[in-house]
Amino acid sequence: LQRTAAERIARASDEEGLRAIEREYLDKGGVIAGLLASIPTLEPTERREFGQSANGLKQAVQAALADGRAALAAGRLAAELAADDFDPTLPGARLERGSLHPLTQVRREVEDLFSSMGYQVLDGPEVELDYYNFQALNIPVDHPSREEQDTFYCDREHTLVMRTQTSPVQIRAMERMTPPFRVIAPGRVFRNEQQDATHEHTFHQVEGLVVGHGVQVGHLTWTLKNFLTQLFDREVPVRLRPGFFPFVEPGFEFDMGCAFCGGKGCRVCKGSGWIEFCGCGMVHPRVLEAGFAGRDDVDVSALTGFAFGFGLDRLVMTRYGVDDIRQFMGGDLRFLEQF
Ligand code: FA5
Repeated sequence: LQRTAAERIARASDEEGLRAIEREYLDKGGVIAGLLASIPTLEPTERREFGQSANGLKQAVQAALADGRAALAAGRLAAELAADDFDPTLPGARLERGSLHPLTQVRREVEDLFSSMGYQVLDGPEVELDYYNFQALNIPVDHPSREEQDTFYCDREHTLVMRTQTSPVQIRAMERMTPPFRVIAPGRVFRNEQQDATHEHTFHQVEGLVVGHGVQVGHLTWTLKNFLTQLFDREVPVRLRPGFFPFVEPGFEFDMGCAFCGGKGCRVCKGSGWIEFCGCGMVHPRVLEAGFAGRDDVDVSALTGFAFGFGLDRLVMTRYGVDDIRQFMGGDLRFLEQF
């Protein structure tokens, strides 16, 4: 039986032929199954040897089929190689490669630059307690940024919000770290806002917080200027204007010289030569108190700090001259493939 099967397999000229032999020998109701089924009719002394040879036959047929298939494949390949129209010098099919989102690319650069200045990179929850997003940041209950048109609330009681800023990570950092420390916290934030070319409901901020002894405004401006100069790879002029944020005192708006016109005035900076870069200031004493509340190891009265928060999307727009923020989350590959 084994020899016949092997000879037939060797003669088979295609996969169809092999399949037919396979069915005949190996399928349910095939030759080998028949042999095995007949075992109970044999003398008990013969059964063992018979069973073993039937199984041996099965394995031999399976091995011969595998060899037959390998031989057919080798034959096909040889035929293809020998054919006139086969050109081994033709380039192969091109693999499409993905790329990192521009926001991801710049976020990583930002993380690297701040890491090189001794900052730790922190993360915080996107669904946040009202306490961290507002209360601990000295944002009173009647502050306009709490109103429903700005904040997405997650429950009726308004204890959970989609964070509207990365500033809550400031409090989370104070709760678990011991000054002096320097941290940044990049992440997604959400505001119930009308969308336009510069406003998204879901966008990205990078928070910065430094707490220690003798931290002053000069450290803040140097840090941001140094950061921007490295990011844009050229000297970036900066200026501070007074600004109000409940969690800093004094608070500032931080502007950078327009990267497109070099300060002469253009479409991007609307003729002013300056672009708003971020909100910042010296951490409000009430915020330090809330953040370090109950910490016997921290003397809050001896500490000062600065904080800043900038929009990553708008930074990427400035860097690459993107004129509509909605491109970032729009999912249009023709836009993304340019980066
Ligand atoms: C804040 O969110 C403060 N938490 C920043 C801060 C941190 C101040 C620490 C002081 C100390 P503001 O609402 O201005 O501030 O937002 C900060 C940045 O987020 C803006 O400069 C802007 O770049 C960006 N931003 C604000 N709203 C939007 C929006 N709808 N779409 C895109 N970017 C936005």
